[in-house]
Amino acid sequence: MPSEKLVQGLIDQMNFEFESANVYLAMAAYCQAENWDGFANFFLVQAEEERFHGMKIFNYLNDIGERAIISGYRSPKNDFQSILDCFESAFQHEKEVTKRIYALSDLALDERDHGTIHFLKWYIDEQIEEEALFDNIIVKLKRINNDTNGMFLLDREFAARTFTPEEQ
Ligand code: OFO
Repeated sequence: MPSEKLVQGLIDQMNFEFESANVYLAMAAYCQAENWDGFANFFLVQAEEERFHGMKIFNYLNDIGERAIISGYRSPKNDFQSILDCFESAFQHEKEVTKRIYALSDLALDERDHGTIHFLKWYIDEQIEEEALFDNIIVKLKRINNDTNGMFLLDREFAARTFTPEEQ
């Protein structure tokens, strides 16, 4: 059985995942306001992913006989200078998520809670993918350097992004 501290850590991470959904919704709203519908779609899908990440912990807590306590969320950043600024902020946010997942995994390792160690492995893999994704987009955006054609192509590419929970 996980300790109270580990259960609280899982609850905090669940709430941070839900908070992350709002972080990406705010970015989607900025992109929409700037008429970049494809970039907006990218962040709307990202918000759905974060909610899914939160729900996985919500369900895990229930599976181990604990209760998911939902808390209030801080207001996300709503002001951005550019699309690049959104992605750089997103990348920083994902690094923070990774730091938290690692700390939680360390705690589960200390407690030799193999169920939770196994459960968190999914998040560790996910974070490697997410950090790589944002890093890659930032490199592309810097290469494009606000060139209108390049921006339109990327916007069109991201308009096709969909949320597929079975692949998450
Ligand atoms: Fe984008 O991070 Fe959740 O876990």
